Amino acid sequence: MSPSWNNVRADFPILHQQVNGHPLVYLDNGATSQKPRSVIDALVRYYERDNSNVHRGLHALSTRATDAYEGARARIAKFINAADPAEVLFTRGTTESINIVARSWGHAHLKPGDVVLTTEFEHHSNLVPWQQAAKAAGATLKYVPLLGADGEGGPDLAALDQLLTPQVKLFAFTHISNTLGTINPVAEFCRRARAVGAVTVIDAAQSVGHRPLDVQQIGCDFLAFSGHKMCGPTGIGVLYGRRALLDQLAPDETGGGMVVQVTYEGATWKPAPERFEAGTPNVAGAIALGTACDYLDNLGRDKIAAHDTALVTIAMEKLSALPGIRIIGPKKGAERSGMVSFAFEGVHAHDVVTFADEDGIALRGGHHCNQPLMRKLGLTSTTRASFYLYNTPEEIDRLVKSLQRIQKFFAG
Ligand code: C6P
Repeated sequence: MSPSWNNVRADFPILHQQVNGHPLVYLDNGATSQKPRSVIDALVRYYERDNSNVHRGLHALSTRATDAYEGARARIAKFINAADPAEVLFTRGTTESINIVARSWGHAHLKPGDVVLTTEFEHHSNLVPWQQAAKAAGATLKYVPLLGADGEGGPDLAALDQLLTPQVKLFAFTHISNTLGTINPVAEFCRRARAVGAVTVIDAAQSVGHRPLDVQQIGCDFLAFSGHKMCGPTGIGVLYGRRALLDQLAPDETGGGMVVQVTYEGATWKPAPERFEAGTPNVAGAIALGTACDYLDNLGRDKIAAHDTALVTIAMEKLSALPGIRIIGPKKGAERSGMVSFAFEGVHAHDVVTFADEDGIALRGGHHCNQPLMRKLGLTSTTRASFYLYNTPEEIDRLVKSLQRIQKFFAG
């Protein structure tokens, strides 16, 4: 049975407020999601009861904090079906996770003549680190083209086959585009990459909190995500890495907590995950991220995905009926994630967002950290409405009404 989505709203205290005299409609979930009471309570409970450093103390609070921190790691491993909790590294978020692979793996494995492959529709966080890594190694960065004038055709799979030569050492791609809503066939990408011996890195920032995700079934080597986009706190994220690869990898950051022995001459490293978690970690964030996993799985990520699809299908239908709107990304709601980006003829995205805010609606306008993609589509910016489990069809009606008001204003 599907959860009662209106009851779900009661779990999110922040939603029950007025903005500019209107009940808040929060449609900026691609940027960050709101937090349920259980996640907020987990943070408060930790600081009120258990706060201590982990892996260092022998007293009761430190033991409790360590158990909860490692418990969260095991919970998150289960959330993505990692074979071993040691494959789950805590980071600050997707950006840091990808940078760790680009620096550690890139430094150890890339050499002149190698190719790093990515796509034309990556977030800057899954693009700039690879530009840097390729540059440092004298390797080349290549892109799988995006098809369609509005990017509606998704990745060019025929071109992918041609690009995937034995020179490709690593293929990094997003699971879900944060601008187009495109859902990439990630298991298929991994299968094809594996056939030429390339390591795979998946940016799961927009997917892991919205649909079931199984790293073993996908067959990826690395996968990165952020807690704050999946009902968890900011400042905590995950890098999943296959154990065999992590064991061969040197740490990117060094310091306390990740060493076995230190002399004046040098140091030796602990195995993963500690090897990659130098210094005091975000203990409260990790624990509350575990609580966010519980919250999402209690609702069912398959049901959340269906709810996203239902909302985006309604939104696509209603927005398409408005004059002067150019929707980018897949044409059908069923083929995209729960977000819709559009350009409004004659109105800058920042004006759309400002006007919508007057109506109590939170949207995002800009290049969405996808500058090369915007340029490819002949745009400088779009407006994006991104949905999550607490959004309703009535909120889409509020959005449409607001867009009609904006259109009327700018038509003069
Ligand atoms: N996208 C958006 O509004 P961090 O900032 O590290 O938590 O996540 C970076 C990131 C990486 N990949 C994808 C696909 C993303 O969507 C994001 C964050 C936000 O779309 C902020 S730009």
